[in-house]
Amino acid sequence: MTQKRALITGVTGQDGAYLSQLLLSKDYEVHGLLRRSASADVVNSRLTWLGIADKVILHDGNLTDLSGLIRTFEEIQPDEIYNLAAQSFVKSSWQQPLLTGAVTGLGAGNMLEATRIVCPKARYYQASSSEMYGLIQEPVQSEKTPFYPRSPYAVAKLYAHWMTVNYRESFGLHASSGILFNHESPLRGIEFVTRKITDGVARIKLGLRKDLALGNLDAKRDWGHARDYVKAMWLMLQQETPDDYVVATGRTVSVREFCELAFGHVGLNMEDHVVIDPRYMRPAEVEVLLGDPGKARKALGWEAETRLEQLVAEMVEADLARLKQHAHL
Ligand code: NDP
Ligand code: GDR
Repeated sequence: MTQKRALITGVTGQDGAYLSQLLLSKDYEVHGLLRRSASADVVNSRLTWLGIADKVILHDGNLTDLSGLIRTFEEIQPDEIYNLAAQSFVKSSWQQPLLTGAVTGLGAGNMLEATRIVCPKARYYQASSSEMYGLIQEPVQSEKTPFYPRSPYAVAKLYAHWMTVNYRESFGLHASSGILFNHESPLRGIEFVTRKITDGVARIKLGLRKDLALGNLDAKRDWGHARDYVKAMWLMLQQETPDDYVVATGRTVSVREFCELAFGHVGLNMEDHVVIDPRYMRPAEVEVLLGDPGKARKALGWEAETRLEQLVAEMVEADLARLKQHAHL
């Protein structure tokens, strides 16, 4: 059997790193799109953390540059394409709504166009999001729940999602969309609330800091582990027919409860350290998300393997270790 070739956009992000690791373990040739940065030495720090930086073949490129994407697709001729790249921080999307639209929305359109033009037989994955449910229309969200986006990010993701569905229906592309609920890990970006909390807890425990400033503690999320969720992405592309799937744990907890678990892990009390700062509130909030992963379980045989308590412990321990290694940080 010939070795399969995968192209991952967003390869330097959290999911790109775990997906690269998974595909390498399945003997794929893994290619990644790398947007040019002045900090080239740290840009692949997640791949380095996982010990796979030298195994992923990186190509210069940007989601907003269609001609560059076409040339890269022609060079690689991928069997599977995973579009994970995005301006993915919801809060920033109010500051940079048009950039978010250009990358997270139209960028996905560019990816679908490049696929249609260069390699229409390739299998395509779009990283859709539970943020598309926003102001929820049903207490538990499934593939059938109507969307109601609450941020420029979510609006851009809806465009990308429907373009994926449309290219499947219009051109017969094997294009699937994973509606993934929040997933975290030690490789989560520091601006997202879970990692901000586990990093803050580690700093407070080590005496580097006293307080942790947060926004809305009442928001509830269905949090899973990124390592589990990238398996669902791969499984979607192994199906004979493309489709859309919700990927979630089926359990929702508040930011406050997440804090309690993280502080509790190191024997601290969150009430002594958490302060509320209005700067971290959003113009429009997604109050609660809770996914129904029933279809993914039945059709893909996928299930979340990591409990929230394990996830929190792994993240806090990783941040403690990181800080002990680099005490100046
Ligand atoms: P990250 O923010 O960690 O990674 C985003 C990636 O996109 C980075 O590699 C980034 O590159 C890259 N990128 C940003 N802009 C461009 C651009 N213009 N051209 C090329 N690459 C670009 O996200 P995650 O790994 O957490 O998420 C992966 C995808 O899944 C995203 O699309 C996200 O919106 C979506 N998603 C995530 C969920 C989650 O809970 N994590 C849940 C549902 C959906 P650089 O390193 O240079 O910044
Ligand atoms: P989210 O993740 O917006 O769900 O998007 P984030 O961790 O940023 O926020 C989760 C909830 O926590 C509340 N919150 C805070 N958030 C941050 N970042 N910082 C704070 O200090 C803070 N205090 C409270 C937020 O208001 C929010 O309700 C993530 C991203 O990965 C998206 O790309 C992805 O699509 C969705 O998850 C599913």
